[in-house]
Parts: sequence; structure tokens; C-alpha cells
Amino acid sequence: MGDPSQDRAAESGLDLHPLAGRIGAEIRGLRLSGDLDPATLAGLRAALHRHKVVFLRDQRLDDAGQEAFARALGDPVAHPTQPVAGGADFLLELDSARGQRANSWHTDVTFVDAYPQASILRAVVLPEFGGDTIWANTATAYLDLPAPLRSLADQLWALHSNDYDYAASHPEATAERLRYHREVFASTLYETEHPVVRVHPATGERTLVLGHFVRRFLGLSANESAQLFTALQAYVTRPENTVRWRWRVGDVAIWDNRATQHYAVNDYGDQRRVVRRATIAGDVPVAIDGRRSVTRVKAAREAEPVAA
Ligand SMILES: O=C(O)CCC(=O)C(=O)O
Ligand SMILES: [Fe+2]
Repeated sequence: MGDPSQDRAAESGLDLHPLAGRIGAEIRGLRLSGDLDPATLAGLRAALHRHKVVFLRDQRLDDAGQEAFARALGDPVAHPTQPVAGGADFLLELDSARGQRANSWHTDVTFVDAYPQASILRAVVLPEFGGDTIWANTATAYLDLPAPLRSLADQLWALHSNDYDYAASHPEATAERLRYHREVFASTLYETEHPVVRVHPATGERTLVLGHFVRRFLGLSANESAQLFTALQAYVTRPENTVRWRWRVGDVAIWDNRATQHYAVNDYGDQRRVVRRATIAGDVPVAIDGRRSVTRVKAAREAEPVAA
């Protein structure tokens, strides 16, 4: 478990500038690469655990540089269903021209049990204006819950799946985007049960595990689940609990995916926006009572009947 005084010492080598009251800091004067020394890497991890998301301007990494840095930080993993970006080993590309806009609150890949512990995102092509990303702190959100809601959350489990109704949450989606969701994103169906409150293995903090992959809560009806989800999720996304980053090409954001959610603001119309992401392998969440998340379903989707 992280020792806060050791974490402070590890961070002391970094030029850290907090950006908002509860989450987010910019690190200046550091060039990310595969060759960072162990003390700098320890500092980065400590900063990540405290600030939840850190930003580094003007890194101008290429794919190989981003991948080398990811390997230095941990064990990179490719996305379980989406293809690796052209020319890369494990990077995922999100391109607005393909309708990949991530404009709903989520924690990455929570439809699997050991979802990534961290994500590293680099801005490749940006719109002239708009296209910011917002992150929210799921540890402070937990602390904000009034006592009765907190004890409810402490006992609650949720089913997460990648098989959600994309059209219902994205009414503007094109037919091509819907086909991509069905045939690529949900080509293998996952259903995983996670505790709504997990204990962060590095900090000991309790964090909320919610976001857009939640289908329902165990033991509650769809209707009850939807209402309770809205009530709990609202604590995550309160403006006081967030930080917003105005990207410049070459910037890198690194977030603790065990203690955050994020949302890519879709306010740039048909301008192009391309980002590339590396994810670092995570661990199976542990609930307050010691029980662990379980994947119940991992199955190839059956081919849909093709309209004649
Ligand atoms: O496009 C962005 O800013 C964030 C996209 C996203 O959700 C991710 O990279 O995990
Ligand atoms: Fe994401």
C-alpha cells in the first residue's frame, strides 16, 4: 500500500502544478521516453496516485516513443476488441472521422475484470477549437456521498458490459458507427461483475466503479438500476470534482484509470480530431469485504442475420 510520505518524497523531483482543487496537475520540464530513470518513474506514479491525471505539454512523441514510455511505466495491453492502430504494437486510435468521440462518462474497459490501471493519451490531430477532455475523481466522489448512500454503495455490485445499446446513448450515430460498435467493439461480448466501491491497491483509497459500461446493479431491476446509477454517477461528474484539459498537439495525458472517469467533449462538429492511447495492465478490483470482481461472460458474438 502506498505510503503518503514516501509518495511525497518521490514526487519532489517533479515540477508539479495542480490545475483544479481535487484532480489534475501539469508536470513541466520532463520529456517522456522509454529511458526515464527509476526515480522519475516512481515520481510519476506517485503524482498519478495523488492527482489522478497528469498532463505534459509539447511532448511530440511518435508511436514508438509513446509505446516505449508505456513499457517503462508498466505492462502495456492492447484493447480487448478494437484493432491496434496502423504501425503500432498496442496503441488504440480514436479518430473523429470514424465517429470515435468518447463523449460519455466512463472508466476505460471496465467490461473486463482486470481493467487497465492507467491510460496514456497523446493528441495527434486537433480541431482549431473545442475537443477538450474532462476527467473526474472517483475517490473524492466516494467521499462526497452522504452516509446512507455511501453504505448502500459499499454493498452494491454492478454488471458491466461492452454490449450496450450504442444507438440509445448516441442518437446522432451514423449507420457506419453503429455497425462498428456491433461488429468490432462488441465482437466479443463481455459481462463482468464489479463492486461499486473498490479499494485502490496503491493508495488504499475507496473509489467508485461506475461509468457507461454499467448495465445494471445486481439484485435491482433495470428501472431501479437506472435511477440509482444517475444518483451515484452525479457525484462523480459534479464540476467541483473535475478538471478540463485544453489540448495542444503533442500533449500527453496520463490518468489513474482506477480512480477516474473521463469524457471527451464533442463540440467541434466535423473538424478532425485524432488521439492515440496506450493502456497499462491492471489488477482485478477488490471490494471493501475482500471479494473480487468476476467476468461471467466472454463470448464471440453470433453472426447477425444479414438482410437480403
Ligand atoms: O478523446 C479523448 O480525449 C479521450 C478518449 C478516451 O476516452 C480514451 O482515450 O480513453
Ligand atoms: Fe476512454
